[in-house]
Amino acid sequence: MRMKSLALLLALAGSVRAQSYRPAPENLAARQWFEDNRFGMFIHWGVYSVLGDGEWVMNNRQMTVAEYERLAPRFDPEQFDPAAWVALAKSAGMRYITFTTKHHDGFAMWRTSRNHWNIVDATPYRKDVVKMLAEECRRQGIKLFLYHSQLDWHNPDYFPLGQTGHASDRPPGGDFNKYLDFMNAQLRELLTGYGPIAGVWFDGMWDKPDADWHLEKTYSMIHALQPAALVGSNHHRAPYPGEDFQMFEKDLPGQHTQEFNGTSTIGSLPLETCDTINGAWGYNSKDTHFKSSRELIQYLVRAAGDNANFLLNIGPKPDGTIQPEFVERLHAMGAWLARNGDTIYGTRGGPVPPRNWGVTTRKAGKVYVHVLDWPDEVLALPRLEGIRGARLFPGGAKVETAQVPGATLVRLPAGARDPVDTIVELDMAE
Ligand code: JFZ
Repeated sequence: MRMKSLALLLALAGSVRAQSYRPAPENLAARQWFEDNRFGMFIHWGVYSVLGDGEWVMNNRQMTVAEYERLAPRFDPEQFDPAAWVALAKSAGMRYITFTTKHHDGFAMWRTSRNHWNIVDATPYRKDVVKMLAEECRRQGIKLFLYHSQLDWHNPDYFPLGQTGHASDRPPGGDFNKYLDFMNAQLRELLTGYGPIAGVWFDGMWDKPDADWHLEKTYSMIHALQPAALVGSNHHRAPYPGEDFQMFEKDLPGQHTQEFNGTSTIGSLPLETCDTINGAWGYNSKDTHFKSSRELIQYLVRAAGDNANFLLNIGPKPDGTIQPEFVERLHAMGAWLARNGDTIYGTRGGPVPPRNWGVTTRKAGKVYVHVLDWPDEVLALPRLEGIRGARLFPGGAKVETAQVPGATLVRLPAGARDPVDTIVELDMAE
């Protein structure tokens, strides 16, 4: 009886603790920084890059662990230049990098002491890529988030298997709690040996959504080691206690063009949406279906209008270089942001909810109307009160507005039309 009530009490205490996550002041400041900066670079890079067929190649080609391990001796990215990668991100106007420290194949891109399945011990390259990148990010003043897969196709204790990784030919059996200890130990290495980490971007919980992941333990360890680190997870569900931002994959928040976003709803945390430049996350040599610079800029603007960050992916080649199609688009985005960044950075979603023609963003005393798909010379907005002035951004040519019952009309000057984004800056009474 006494034992029972003790167990009950402990369980209760556990759940109360989980419910009562209070982000530290540094964490709240980091959330604000995150929302103010809006644009990040996602990087998918690992031994899978060798085959040029995406990061799911082990699963898709039904490779066993033994077969897949043979890729590591071929991964020798001699041309990896972290300074050039970080400079590329900065030239695109990106303010942070989210790097795959471990993807579903379990391969660690840093010197881990937990196994030999890592870049230092298993490849001829032998250098700690996470360390090189972290140092360069610090040098160039860009924040580093760590992508980390909870799903692991390589570790024998990731058992029972979930929805994927069935051809890996591992011995059946294994202790899932032992796997979680391994994962937490690896995360501890990452959060103690690589300087300030802006956040951890978890992925793969969707593989076994109803297993007991002991999230509270992992999340509170991260927050104890680095209180400002933002925790987020790509589980496609409403945020769990201990998470600091909410992410969407290949969809603007709340949209459901992807099957796996079927039930996602928007919570109250900072938002981020991620997407690819072609269709692939990890390097895919055959995928030449590149989005245009215009599409990518418009996606960034739509995300900002939805009050969300945009995390745009590149999949570098196995030799460490980045294909010119990616570089070209990133440079175009950077050039656009150099002119128009004031209407994106430091803003929040604006007073007019996203429309087919475009979106609005806002900051102190300003509303920016982003016309992406120009409907007509006259744009009818739901009525906005307190407009003190209106002009084109940039340039400042005067824009006429008129208040009519139930609407604010904005007349876009003939000749002002910008095929990417025609921006009208409104001065607002505060
Ligand atoms: C995940 C990864 O699987 C993918 O490799 C990439 O890293 C991306 C950013 O995140 O993508 C998913 C996650 C879940 C599903 C599909 C793709 N799902 O639930 O079908």
